[in-house]
Amino acid sequence: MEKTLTILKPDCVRKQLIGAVIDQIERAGFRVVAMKKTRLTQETAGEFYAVHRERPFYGELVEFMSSGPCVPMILEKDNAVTDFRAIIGATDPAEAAAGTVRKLYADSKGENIIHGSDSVENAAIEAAFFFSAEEVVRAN
Ligand code: IDP
Ligand code: MG
Repeated sequence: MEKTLTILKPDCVRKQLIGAVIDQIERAGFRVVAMKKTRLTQETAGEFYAVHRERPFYGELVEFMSSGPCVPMILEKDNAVTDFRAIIGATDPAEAAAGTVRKLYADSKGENIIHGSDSVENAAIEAAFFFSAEEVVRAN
């Protein structure tokens, strides 16, 4: 079964949308195999998004991701990476399809509620960033 890594971002937690978003994720057929609430520092947020280091929005992104608690999860489903990107929608909520998580809840391209890995390879790297092997429990 394929895995992907998601983060309910600090805006999601502030808006008290943790439950609503997890409900949408589970209804779409994903199983939560690891979950925690944590807070990134500027250093760890910068490390997680290191691939964007040269982008103009990097500083803003690091500030935002370290601005409050977040909820990383490992999700499992057939075709998890691609199917999850489909249910969260485009990075910019203005461009996201109707019914997607970002279209429903996000305020802007920066504060866009949720992260989803962009490849199976990155999903494994990102999962290891947040979770030890003991914290990953196969669904059911
Ligand atoms: P993704 O989250 O849809 O994969 P990426 O291009 O990988 O989008 O960007 C990572 C994150 O950086 C986005 O989710 C968003 O929070 C932030 N971001 C991306 N582009 C911009 C921008 O143009 N302005 C501000 N923040 C941005
Ligand atoms: Mg990305």
